[in-house]
Amino acid sequence: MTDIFSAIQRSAIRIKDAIDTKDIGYSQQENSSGETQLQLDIKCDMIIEEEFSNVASIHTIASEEKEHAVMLHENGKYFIAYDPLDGSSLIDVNLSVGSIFGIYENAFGAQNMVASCYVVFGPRVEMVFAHNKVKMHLLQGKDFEFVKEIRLNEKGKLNAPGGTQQNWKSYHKEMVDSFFAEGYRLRYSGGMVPDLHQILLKGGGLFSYPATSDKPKGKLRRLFEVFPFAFIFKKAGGEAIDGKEDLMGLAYADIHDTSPCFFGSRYEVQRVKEVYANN
Ligand code: AFP
Repeated sequence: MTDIFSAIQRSAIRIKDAIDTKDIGYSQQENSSGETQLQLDIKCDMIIEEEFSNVASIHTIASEEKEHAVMLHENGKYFIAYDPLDGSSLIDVNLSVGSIFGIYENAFGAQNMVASCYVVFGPRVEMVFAHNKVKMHLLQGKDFEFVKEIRLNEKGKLNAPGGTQQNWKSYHKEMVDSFFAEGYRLRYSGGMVPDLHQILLKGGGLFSYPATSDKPKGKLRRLFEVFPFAFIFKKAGGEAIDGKEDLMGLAYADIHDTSPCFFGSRYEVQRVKEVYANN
């Protein structure tokens, strides 16, 4: 596992340099979700594939920016699904973005996940790696230094409601408003990595990206985005559901499958369960 941890660190340092370039324009290519790729999306994808191709324990990789998975080492045992630069549409407005990694053993699938990791590219570069515990590291020069273990409280103060509100179900809107009525503060940047990082570091709250009339299966991808954060929130003492079911109990058919998702501390996720159970 340490060889994968090191490869992610090397990738993060190179991605940080790539982000600091002038060329943040769009390419002529689309990813398998029909999104026009930034030059930067393609560059970050190449950086990660290069670093992982030197790690013999990695059998197969799958990128959000690629249609199909790629086998790297036949004798490897780890399968890694990653989003090279999540929130890349925020780069041109200079908001924080991130990379997300799900590390699976012997095959892709929530039940095979053994570790997960994300890197936040913001005013500082921080990496959170979850294996047995959830640990945060800060980039200092060319090294990531351990900072602290992350644990969620029972209840938080932050509310990050994703999705286009006009396409929300009425009971979902009522639920989101019920937290604001309780004094929760709105914290939503449109970047899943900084939004969830804030809830983890501030001890709790709720991030939601529900099924909506325009995205009935949600927007966020199971293997690349949803399962990695579900693993981290649960290891940190929180919960992660699709409205009803534990996200880590979900299967996937296509590597680009999406799911509605709710990540948070226990108090908030319990309310989601109650509201969605009645609808
Ligand atoms: P991009 O990678 O296209 O910027 O999308 C970011 C993202 O995947 C995730 O980081 C956000 O939480 C979510 O989509 C934002 O979606 P909405 O713009 O529909 O709220």
